[in-house]
This record gives sequence, C-alpha cells and structure tokens, in this order.
Amino acid sequence: MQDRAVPDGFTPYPAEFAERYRAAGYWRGETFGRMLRERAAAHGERIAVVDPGGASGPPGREPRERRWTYAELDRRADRMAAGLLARGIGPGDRVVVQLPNTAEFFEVVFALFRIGALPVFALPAHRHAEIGHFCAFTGAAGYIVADLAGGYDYRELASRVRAENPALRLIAVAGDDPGEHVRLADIPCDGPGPEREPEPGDVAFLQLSGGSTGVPKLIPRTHDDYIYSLRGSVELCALDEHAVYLCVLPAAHNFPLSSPGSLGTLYAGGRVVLCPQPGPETAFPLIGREGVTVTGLVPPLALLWLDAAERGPHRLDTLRVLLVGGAKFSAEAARRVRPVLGCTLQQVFGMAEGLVNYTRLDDPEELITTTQGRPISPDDEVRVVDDHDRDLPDGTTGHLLTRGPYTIRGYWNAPAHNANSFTADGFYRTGDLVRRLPSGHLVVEGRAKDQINRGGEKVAAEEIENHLLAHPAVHDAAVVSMPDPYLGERTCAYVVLRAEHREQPPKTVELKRFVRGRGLAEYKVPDRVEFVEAFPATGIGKVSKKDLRAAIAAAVPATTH
Ligand code: OOB
Repeated sequence: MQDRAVPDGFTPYPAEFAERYRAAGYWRGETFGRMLRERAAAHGERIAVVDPGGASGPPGREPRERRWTYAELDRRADRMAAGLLARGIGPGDRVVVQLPNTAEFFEVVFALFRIGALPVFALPAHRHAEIGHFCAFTGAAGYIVADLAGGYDYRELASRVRAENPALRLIAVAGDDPGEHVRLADIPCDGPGPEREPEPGDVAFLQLSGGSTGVPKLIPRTHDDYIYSLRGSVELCALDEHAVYLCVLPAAHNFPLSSPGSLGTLYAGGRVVLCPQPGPETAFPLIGREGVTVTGLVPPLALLWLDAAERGPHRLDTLRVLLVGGAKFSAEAARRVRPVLGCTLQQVFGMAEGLVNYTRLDDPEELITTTQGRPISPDDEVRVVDDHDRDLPDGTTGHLLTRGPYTIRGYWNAPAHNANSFTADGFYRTGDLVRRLPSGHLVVEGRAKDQINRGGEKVAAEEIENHLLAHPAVHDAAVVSMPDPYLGERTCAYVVLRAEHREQPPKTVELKRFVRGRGLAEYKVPDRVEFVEAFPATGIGKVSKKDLRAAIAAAVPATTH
C-alpha cells in the first residue's frame, strides 16, 4: 500500500494553470466519491443504474435484472469499499477492472474512487498480453473480472495473471467461482471506510491510450479534471435528471464513460441503462422499454442501427440524441440519422488523453453532418501546425496539438514517451490531422500516428509488428490500414519472410493463429496478411507505410469487403 494517493509517475498541471482552471470555475473541488453521496442525498429513490442481465454468466443462464436507486448504489459502494479495504486494497493501489456492461462495474468503480485506489480500465476484449502488461506495469494490487462473458472464461486468465504477478493481492470474480478466487459478492461488509477521502487533485483512475507504441500507455485522470469534462458534456448534450442513457459500448471506454456517458448521466442525476449486447436486436427493445433518451455509438454500429431502423417499425421515439464518435463518421451516413432515427446527431471527437469536441445540438445540419465538433471548454487550446510545429491558418490541414483543463500533461510513468508526445510547453500531440473552420469546428482529415482505427477500436501498428516478429519465419513486418466500408479501416500486415522460409511460406491463417495465440485481443489480429520480398522505402530508407497503404487500397477497393 502506498502512503500517497497520487502515485509517482503523474505529471501534475503546472501551478499557474491549476490556479487558472480553479479561478475559472472549471475545477470545483469535487470528487467522484462525494458526487455519488450528494446525488444519493438529493434524489436517493430515483433509479441510477438498470442492468437487464445477460452480459455475463454461462450461456442459457436466466438474465437477472437489477435496478439500483442512487441510495442503493451509494450504500453498495460504501460496503464494497469497506470490504476491499479489509482485503488489503488501499489508497494509491492500482486495481485492474475488466468487467462487461454489468451493474457491478459501478459498484466496484465507485468503491475504488472512495478508497482512493485507482481503477485501471481494461476492456472485456483484452487478453493475457494486455492484462499481463497492465498488472505488471502498474504493480496492480487487485484484478476484478467477470466469470464468463461473451463465451470467454476470465477466471482462467485471472489464474494465469495471478501466477505471474506476485504483487496481486486480490482477484475477485463477479459471478460464480469454484473456489480459486474470491467472489465479488462475498467482499462487501459493514467495516470501517477509508481513513481519509481522496483530494480533488488526486489521480482518480488510469485510462488506456489507443496507442501507437509497442505497449499501451496509461492515462492518469484526476477527479477535478474529469468531473469538469463531465459537467461540460452534460451541458452540451443537455442532460438532466430525466436523461436515460443507454450504455452500448464497453462501459470502461472513455467515450461511453464520460462523453457524456454513464458518469455524465449520474452527474446529471439521470438513469444509466446497460446494454448487454450492442446490436439493434438487443438495443431497440431496451430503448422502447426503458424510454432511452440518449446513447453513444461508434460509426460501424451506427450504420447497423440505421439499416435496422429502416427495415422495421421500432419504438425509438424517446431517443433525442445519438452521439457518434471514436472514428470518422461519413457525411452520407450522418445525414441519415435525423430522418431514419428521428433524433439529433451529435458528433464527438474525443480522446482518453483529454480533449473532447462536440457538434452543438443547435448547430446547422451542415455542421452537424460534416464536422467533428468543437472543444468543450473555452480554455481548450487547440493548435493546428505543420511538421515543424508552426501554426497553420484555418482551413489548412495540419497536426492537432492541444492543452487545457482536462487534457493530461503526461502519460503515467513514461518519461521517454512523454518527451515525444508533448511539446515543451505541455501541448499534447494527438497524432490526428485536422482542419479548423472559422467557427472553431474541427474536421478530422487523417492521422499521422502509426495506428489503425478499426471502427473505433485502436490498433497500434508497432504492437502487432512485435508479435509478428516473434514468429520464426518472419524477418520483418509492417502493419498498415486498408479501407473498409463497414469498419472504416481494417488491418493489413505486410510480412517479409526469412530466406529459409520463402520456399514454403507459412499460411496466412497460421500467422493469424500465431498472433492470437500470443494472447492478444481479437480485434488486433491482422485482418489480412501480404507476403512481400522487401518493403518500399522512403527517401531516407525507412519503411514507406504510405506506399504500403496505397498498394493495399488499390488491391482491395473499399467496396469489395
Ligand atoms: C475515443 O478515444 P480513444 O482514446 O479511444 O481514441 C482517440 C482517437 C483520436 O485521437 C482520433 O484519432 C480518434 O480516436 N477519434 C476520431 C473521432 N473520435 C475519436 N477520429 C475521427 N472522428 C471522430 N469523431 O475514441 C473517444 C473518446 C471520447 C469521446 C469519443 C471518442
């Protein structure tokens, strides 16, 4: 257990900025623990979380619906906090949380917030390679998982991770466990709570970066900065205590968590309905039954919903706002939202590192459908620069740099990366290529970072290349995006084989199986593998990914998928 709630490796906001953000009223000294306490005091009998069941457990298990009021969530968070403390989880400890869209997610996360322990927000899709890294890199004291979800048994993963990480003091399983781990349901107790409350400037949790490096970097967010982004989002998305937010994407991801997401909805005193599966066959009946008013989707899901809504009569009339973000939403698809779903589209271009842009609800339809919005805060500083960090005029595409009241000043414990990812004066290099309109709206034009955006799921090329390089037949590997009409992009791995393997090259499926076998999230397994004798080179002899992208785009026109 650490003495200090702010762990080493956090780059604080410089004092003059912190003062300015406080003076401007952005940072109001709120914490998540107190926020829930206050909502429970103000409207304890209102429903906070609806979990229809069905997101976890063995196939065929009868879904068990849960509806928790604010008072109940508050009480559960206290009892869970007391139980976790009793089992040795203390202030400053890191706890990897990997739960599907279930009510326990909120019980656990608010308990950790109250203790001042830091949830590390893993996604259900992560496997051994990712979870092992999060545990080792953060020196995690706990790991909290579901029993079974999406046909995968997380308890086996937990056993393996425990064997490799002696620092893990607690593995807790939401659901059934035959005895190796602790059942989450057995943890809550009426023991004492934390001795001291976390401070608003403390790190509240570690979020994951989409990443462009060998391993994902971790993003420390404070209570103050994150709650400001929630308050701003709640205002721009016009949420109040009558809001009913359907959480469709994995709850731990920054978009459904905070834009305005489930935490924004709880901040507003509204109701969060958890969607166990993202498809329209599950989501549409829930929207009708629960009177959902707002939800957020990545573009491929939005397309799926639009097609389904066009096909049949559905009760979607309560839906007021559909947020779409995580990847570029095409203008053609964007124009279909209002006529087909009968609600306002709000594009959101955000990043777990901070900056979030929204189109405004009363923007003209043209801005709503063709831009990715403008920043939440008047104090979000946005620069669009050329390759030498020189500012470009509006209308010219360049690199997006940003600094502001809810954008981090550094990744967690990553000084070498920080030197590359931030300017000397603290601007975050987003790796996105954007064009700014005179209204301040941004249009995302592309990406300079070495990443593939697979329908909102980010794949760092280097990470996959490293796994491919571990194969005995692979001499070199370069992973690039290829166009796809549904996901926007998919991954293509170009591979140069070792000379002795060229006669009998491994099959594509074999390489995919190999990567999968290294314990990677399924969305990172290359969609396509191309064998080449050598890579095209740039003028200075580096692999020209631009040429590789052009080659695969020509070979696989977007429409053939
Ligand atoms: C969201 O967060 P991350 O951290 O998974 O990914 C951030 C990156 C951005 O840098 C950009 O490359 C891309 O995702 N992105 C978009 C986009 N929204 C995100 N690219 C084009 N158009 C958009 N609308 O993805 C995220 C976090 C909070 C809210 C929404 C999305």
